[in-house]
Amino acid sequence: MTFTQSSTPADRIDVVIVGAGFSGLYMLHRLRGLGMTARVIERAHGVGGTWYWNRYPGARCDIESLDYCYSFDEDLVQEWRWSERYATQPEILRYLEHVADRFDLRRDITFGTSVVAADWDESRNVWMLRCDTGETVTATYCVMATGCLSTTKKPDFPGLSTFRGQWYHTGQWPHEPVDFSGKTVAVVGTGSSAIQAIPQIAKQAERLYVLQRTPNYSMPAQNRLLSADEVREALRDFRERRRLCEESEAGTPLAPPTLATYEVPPEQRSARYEEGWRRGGISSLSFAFTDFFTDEEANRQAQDFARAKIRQIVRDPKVAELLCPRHHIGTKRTCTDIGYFETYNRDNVELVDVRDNPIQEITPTGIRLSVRTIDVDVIVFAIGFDAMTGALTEIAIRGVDGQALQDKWTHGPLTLLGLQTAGFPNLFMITGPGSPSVLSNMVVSIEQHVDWVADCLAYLRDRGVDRIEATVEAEERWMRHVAELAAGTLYPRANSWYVGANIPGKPRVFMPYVAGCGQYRRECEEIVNSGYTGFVLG
Ligand code: FAD
Ligand code: N01
Repeated sequence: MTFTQSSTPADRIDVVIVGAGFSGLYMLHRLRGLGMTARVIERAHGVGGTWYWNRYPGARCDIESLDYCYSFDEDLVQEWRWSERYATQPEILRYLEHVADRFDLRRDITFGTSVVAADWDESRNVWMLRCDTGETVTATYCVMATGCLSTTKKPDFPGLSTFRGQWYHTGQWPHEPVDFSGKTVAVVGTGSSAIQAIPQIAKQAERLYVLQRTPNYSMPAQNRLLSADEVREALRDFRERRRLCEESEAGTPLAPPTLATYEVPPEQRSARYEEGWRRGGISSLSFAFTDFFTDEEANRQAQDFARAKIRQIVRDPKVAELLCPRHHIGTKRTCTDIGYFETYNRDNVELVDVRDNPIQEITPTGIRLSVRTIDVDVIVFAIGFDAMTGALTEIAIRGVDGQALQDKWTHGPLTLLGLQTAGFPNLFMITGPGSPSVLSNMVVSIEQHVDWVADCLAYLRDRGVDRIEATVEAEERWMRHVAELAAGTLYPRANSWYVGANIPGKPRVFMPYVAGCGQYRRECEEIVNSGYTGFVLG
């Protein structure tokens, strides 16, 4: 545990923030600007959140670096230089460390400390946070900047403790490089993390087994170095570029499609998909036509295109077929890759289907499947996260009358705007369930949420009030709205982590808001402009 010197009084502060990733760092900066006392509690031994923990080979963002960054400070925007179209994990971590230094944030961050409980004390109008170090932090407001993808799914395979080799989870990667040379390696999972890591591991390992349960769609990143001219131009137009992001659906500046699939003849359709594939990135195909997420048949056209690409790239037809996804494209997060499908043309790589041949147990020397055993030196679990709610429900949060958040959310998360939940006054979530969060460029969504919270606290202070709570009625209305929007799309049909399907026993609820950053921003502004409708102040 490292205690840094704090500039805030020890007994009661204005705001306690949990988490020092993109969200927590900016929240601290905004609160300081308002003259409020604030302190951040962070489990890690450094800043960065996602980019501190996910150090696996190949980790990088899938939103262009020029957009996957803060916009709140013009000097910061202009002085930082991204080197690649999609920045690597080390580069993004360096950026966040730079931000922490530049704005002198570390002196109010306590590292190496986990918050294990948070109790609302109605009589004193405070949150009391208990840490694993035994320390208690008392604050009028609490901001959970704990991340949507920060609680890893545990590899609870029987026999794992007997394994004599090394094993790793992509979301908790060691700080020192892992050397796969001469090793036989198994990667479990074929989501975004695996799809980034597999081509890198394959280059080093003697032999690589990829244990796939469900194949995924992956678009070529078409990554490249950014030229000085391109960066200069993007930075010159940064404000306009960012405005487009803020008003868009996905938080990116790319012009949205205007035509539906069947409004164009078949040969032009393929040309549009091809154009997207050449452009690359997560929206390669989803930006071809307006009905990608809503029309089953239109979606199937894009699926067919993606499957045809896999069959073109992968030489062994049996392997290609096994790699072809069958779900509606886009309804599980589309991956982006650098040479993922090409990796299956290597002699040292074998794709193993663990759908029909599931993992039975881990043995001291490898992995026993139902019909065969694979001996390995190293296992990489790329099995994902308890997304969106995991980091919140693993803290014992108790609100008014001692109500536990875990109990309130038994049938799924309930929030107003993904920012607050009724019965838990003065508690805010950054990119909580019910907000665009994981369906958007998250930095754009984070800045908007942090600004909303900071402006709200300033508003309360100006009116001599220090309590805000969402009403049950407004929350119910919001959740109905979020569910209705999702029901108009194909999203809820997939067994994705968006609906909690990856965590056994998790209630099946489609958690993100699908109507996009711009529409969501307008809904937030309307609520503020009408005097915080749906919230009780004071
Ligand atoms: P995080 O970065 O997750 O930070 C939360 C912090 O809270 C963590 O440091 C954690 O240790 C801390 N914390 C949690 N619980 C506690 C506790 N109880 N006590 C103390 N500390 C706690 N999004 C995009 O938009 N584009 C991308 O390209 C992209 N790429 C990604 C790649 C990977 C590998 C992953 C996993 C996610 C990616 N994401 C991406 C999503 C990414 O999580 C967000 O973009 C963003 O980094 C989230 O920032 P955050 O501060 O909200 O949360
Ligand atoms: O996790 P995932 P992730 N036996 O849940 C498999 C962001 N991100 O870490 O689908 C066998 O997507 C599971 O199989 P199945 C991004 O938002 C972005 O890869 O459940 N297999 C699946 O294949 C992303 O969506 C980037 O059948 C098991 C895989 O493990 C999110 O983080 C990079 C299993 C998990 O895939 C999560 O991605 C990385 C079991 N028991 C992450 N349990 C970028 O590119 C799970 N699996 C920017």
